[in-house]
Amino acid sequence: MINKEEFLLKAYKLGIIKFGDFTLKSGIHSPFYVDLRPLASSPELLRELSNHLLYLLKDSQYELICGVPYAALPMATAMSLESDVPLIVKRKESKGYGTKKMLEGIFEENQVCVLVEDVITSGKSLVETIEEVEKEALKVKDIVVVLDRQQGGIELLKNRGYNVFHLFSIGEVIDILYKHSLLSAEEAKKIKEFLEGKPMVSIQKVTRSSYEEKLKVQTHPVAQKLLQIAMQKESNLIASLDVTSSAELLDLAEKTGDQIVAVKLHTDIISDFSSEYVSELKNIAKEKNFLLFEDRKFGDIGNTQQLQFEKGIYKISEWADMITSHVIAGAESVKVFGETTGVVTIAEMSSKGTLTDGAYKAKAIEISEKAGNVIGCVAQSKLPETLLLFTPGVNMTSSGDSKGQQFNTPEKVFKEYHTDFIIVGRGIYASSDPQAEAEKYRKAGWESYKNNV
Ligand code: 5IU
Repeated sequence: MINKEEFLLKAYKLGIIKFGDFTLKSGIHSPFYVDLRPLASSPELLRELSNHLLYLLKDSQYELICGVPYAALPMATAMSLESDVPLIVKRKESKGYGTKKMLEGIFEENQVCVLVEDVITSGKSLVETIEEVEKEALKVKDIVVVLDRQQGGIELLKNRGYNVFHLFSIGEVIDILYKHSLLSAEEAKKIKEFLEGKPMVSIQKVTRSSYEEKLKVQTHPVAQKLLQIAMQKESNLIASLDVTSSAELLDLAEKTGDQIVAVKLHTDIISDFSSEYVSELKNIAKEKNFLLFEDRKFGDIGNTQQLQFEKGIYKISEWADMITSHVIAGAESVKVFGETTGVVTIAEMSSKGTLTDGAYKAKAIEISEKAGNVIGCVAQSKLPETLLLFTPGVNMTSSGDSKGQQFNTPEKVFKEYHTDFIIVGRGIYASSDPQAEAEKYRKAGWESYKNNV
C-alpha cells in the first residue's frame, strides 16, 4: 500500500480537486471543487483507496459494507473485494415496482453495516442513508469517508453516536499540495481563510425534535391537538384504561384525566356499553382536556374496516378522536377512516415473538407516511420524524407478564426510541392509587422527554 501522501498526489493528477471560483449547489462560492468519481477510472488507485479505508476500520467489527450512492459505490465495491466482506447496495430511489426495496443484496436483521462516503460536507446525505439502512433493521456504528470538507458533517454524525473515520480533511489536502508546490502560498492561504471564515453548517439536533418543533410540521388537526395538550399539561402520557365496566372506566378517566393527553380504549371489552357512557366519557374528556383514542386495531379490507368504524353498536367514527389500525391490508384500507379522525398505524408490536419485523415495520412506515390521515405509528423503535411515535409496553415496576407482554421504562423509550407518547395500562389502572400512579408516569415521561430533547 502506498502512503496517504503519495496516494493523494497520484489522485490529484486524475483531477479530483480543482481550484478557482466555483458556485456550489447551495449557491455559495467556493475556491475549490472536489469530485472523487474519476478515482474509479484508475483500478490501481481505487484499490489503494479501498485498502486505506479498510485500514481506518481495522479495529471495527462489521459484517456488511454499503456505499452512499453514487460516488462511493465503486469504493465500497473495491473494499468488499479486498476484504471479502459482503456488499449491499443502496438505491437512490425505490424501484417503484416489484419489491420496492431500498437495499439490494443479501443481509439479515441486526447485522452491522459500515457505510462508505466519498466527501462529507453537512452530513445530510449520510444521515439519509443511515436512516434507510436502519429501517431495514441493520445496525450502523462506523462510517468511513474519503474527504472531510470541514463543514460540520463529522460533528453531526458523532453527535448522533456514530464513529466517523476520514482519510483526509480538506485542510490536510491543501497542506500536502502546497508542500509539493501544486498550490501557491497565496492560493493555499485563500483556501484556508475560506475554510476558517465559512460558517459551519449548523450542527443539527443531537437528539429529537421537541413537541413545539413537531407542531410546526404536523398538519393533521388531531396531531396538532395532541401536541398542544402535551405542552399545556407537560405530559406525554396516554392511559390505557383496559377495564370492563363503564363505571370503572369513567371513574379512572376522571381520576387520571389531569395527568394525561389521551385515554386509550378497547370499547369492545366494556360489558355494559351504552350511548350514555360515551357521552359521559366525552364530557370528562372535554372537561379534563384529553383525547379519546380507540385502540380498535382494524385489520381487514377497507370495506369491512369502514363498516366496523362507522356502524355496529359502537359507532367509533362518531366519538373517537384517534384510532389504531393495522396496515396488513395495504394502503387503500387506511383511507376509509376519512380525514378527521387521526389514524395511528401499528408498525411494530411490543409482545414476544411478534411478526412485525424490520421489513414489516419499514413497509408500515411507507404506507403511513404517504397516507394523509395517519398521524403516527405504534412502534418499539425510532420512526421518521414526520410520524408521531406511540409506545405501549411501558411499566416502571414490571418487565413483562405471562402472556407475552414486554415492558420498558419511560426513560428507555424516550432515550432509545425517541418516542412521543407513552401508553401505560396496568401500571396505572391496576394500582391501588391510579391518580398518584398516573402522576408518577406523567412526571417520569415528561422528565425523560426533557432529558432527550
Ligand atoms: N398494546 C401493547 N402492545 C402493542 C400494541 C398495543 O401493549 O404492541 I399495538 C396495548 C395493549 C394494552 C396496552 O391495551 O397497550 C398496554 O397495556 P399494559 O401496560 O397493561 O400492558
